[in-house]
Amino acid sequence: MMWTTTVLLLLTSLPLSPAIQGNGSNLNQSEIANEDLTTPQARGQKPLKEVKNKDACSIPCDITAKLLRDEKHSICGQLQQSLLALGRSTRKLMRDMMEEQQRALDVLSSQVMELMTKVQTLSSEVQRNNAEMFSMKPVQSHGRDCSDIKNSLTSVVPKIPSGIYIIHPEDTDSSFEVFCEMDYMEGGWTVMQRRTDGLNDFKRPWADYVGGFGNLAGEHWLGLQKVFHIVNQKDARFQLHIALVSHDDVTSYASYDDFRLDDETQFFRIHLGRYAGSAGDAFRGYDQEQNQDTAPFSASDVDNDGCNPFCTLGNSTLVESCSIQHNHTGWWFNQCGLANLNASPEEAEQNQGRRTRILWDTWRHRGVPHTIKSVTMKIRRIATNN
Ligand SMILES: [Ca+2]
Repeated sequence: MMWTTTVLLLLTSLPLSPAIQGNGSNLNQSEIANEDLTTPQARGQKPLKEVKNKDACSIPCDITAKLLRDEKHSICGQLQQSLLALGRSTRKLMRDMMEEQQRALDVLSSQVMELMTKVQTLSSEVQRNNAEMFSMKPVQSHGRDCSDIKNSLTSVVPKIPSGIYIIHPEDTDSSFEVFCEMDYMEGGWTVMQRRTDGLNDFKRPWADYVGGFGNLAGEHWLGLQKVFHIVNQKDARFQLHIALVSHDDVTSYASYDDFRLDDETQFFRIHLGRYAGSAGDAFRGYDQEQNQDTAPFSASDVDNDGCNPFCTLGNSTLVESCSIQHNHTGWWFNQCGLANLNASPEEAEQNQGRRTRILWDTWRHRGVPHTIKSVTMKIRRIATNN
């Protein structure tokens, strides 16, 4: 705008002759000369003063007019060039601005897309977490155990989720929560023990091992009394499945086709059927002295471990209490033996020569027992003919 105003000012202030002002800028010299001859002044009738002025001009007026006209044409040409250049640069400026704005819009649009993707990811994660939380809430059920729940729900829902269910074993007056594994090996498993990260303390007295402890969705011991209720139901037989994972992620298992416990008056003595699996039968060990089958349960404060008063372990260690020797955990010890799945997935910092790690001595690689990082013990009904 300023430039245009300047141009207009320049144009209006140009020193044009009266002839040019009256007839436009395109008159040539002969036209001016003719016009001059038609006026009274040109016919020699001008006042004296004007004649004197004309005489005082050192350059003839027609030459002055021509010079002025030429100058005006030159300035007009320059102005036209400048206007053209201005137009070009304005268009370029506008194009550049538009391109810049387009680039900024593109950047904004990609940022918006990125944010929308993030929002979608987050919302799907929230939905997934909600679903997981739901499966962690106990599901009301009239099932007697996880196998019973699986059997009764299979015809109703296409996929039964693993999670915490409330069960009510037959012939008992107690209902309680259990974790049901509905995916592993066709499902229907009631988890009775899970040891995975060492976050739960398994150094527990007898009462805790009877009643159960830990977090059902994570590490826990369901409790001897509850397991007793499950496996002693009428007309029901249960198998026991032990799944092991080594610290280098090798998996293995030990399975017993029959599993039951005696009641508390018998210190929940364990009874095991035939063994099958890849981890070896550590419950029975290599000889009768280590055999934990039919052994009563022991804890640090209830001693049924068969060391009376002492046992001598392989490295000549004299042991009075297998539970204390095994980091104050509870198990069906028999002169200690070769199995204790309630020990720790981690080596204790100060173990004082004690056995602190999860023990399943028959699972070996090149003669050396595997280092076990996680274990689950689960039970399932065996299909019976009646
Ligand atoms: Ca003892």
